[in-house]
Amino acid sequence: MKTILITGAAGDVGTHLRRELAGKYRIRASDLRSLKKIAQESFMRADISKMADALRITKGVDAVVHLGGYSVEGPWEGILSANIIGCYNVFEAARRNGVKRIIFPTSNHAAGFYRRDETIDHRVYPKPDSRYGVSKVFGEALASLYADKYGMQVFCIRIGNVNPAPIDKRRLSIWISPRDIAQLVSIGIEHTQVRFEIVYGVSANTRSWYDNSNAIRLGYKPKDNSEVYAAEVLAGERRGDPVAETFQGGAFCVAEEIPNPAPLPRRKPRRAAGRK
Ligand code: 15L
Repeated sequence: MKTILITGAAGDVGTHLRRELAGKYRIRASDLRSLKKIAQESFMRADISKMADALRITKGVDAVVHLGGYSVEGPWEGILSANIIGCYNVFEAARRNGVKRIIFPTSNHAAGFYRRDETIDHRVYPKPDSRYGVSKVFGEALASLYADKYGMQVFCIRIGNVNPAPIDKRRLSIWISPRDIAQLVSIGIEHTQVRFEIVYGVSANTRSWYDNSNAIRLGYKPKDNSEVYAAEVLAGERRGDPVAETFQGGAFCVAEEIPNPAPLPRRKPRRAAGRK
């Protein structure tokens, strides 16, 4: 049985995945926070913004499912430390420990500024809708680098929204059920042809904005479709911000005030070299 490390294992997606994959893999769960263990899994507390922690948790595993970090928009300092530095640490630690497989759950927000009347596939250039989306594009770029330069097998899943049921009109287009995301992660762990792949983490939704042919090519057979919830979801829907309604990323696309950072301390100008 393969041993897989799941970072960010205490979050919603991590919790669904650990339950769905229990018994199929030996799971090493890791997070900053403690979590309620599911039978037979092990737990390692870690702060992935520290390379020493990333090295410790990636030792001796067959694959890494890297969910750790901010999973929504957040202040730049937090995104920088968890999603940029933390993501780099996990890829680099995996490489140093000889781990060949990384499943990188990226996000629909890496391409959130495509319009809702467009259908996009895995080849579109990124159009992030937030600092969070930018951090996911960074992760996809890192995945591409580690695949091409170091021969890693990296499977990037641009996740829509993982939930037992879709919660609003936007999510009818991007929803993925827990069992479908578990199926995609298993493809990422097992498929022999994976080098660097991008797929969309969505169920077989009638209202999908994605051409997910790359996932289908790799054997994905989604079992669920959000349409069975559509009538109920739409009955409770209110009109939102027009920008949010236009773009796939929804509310993440609406410009917000960014507080000014504290001014940097003034430094004395240095004398130019060679001058008296
Ligand atoms: C995401 O990427 C987030 O991780 C999740 O919390 C939701 O915000 C989801 O996208 C979404 O777009 O619904």
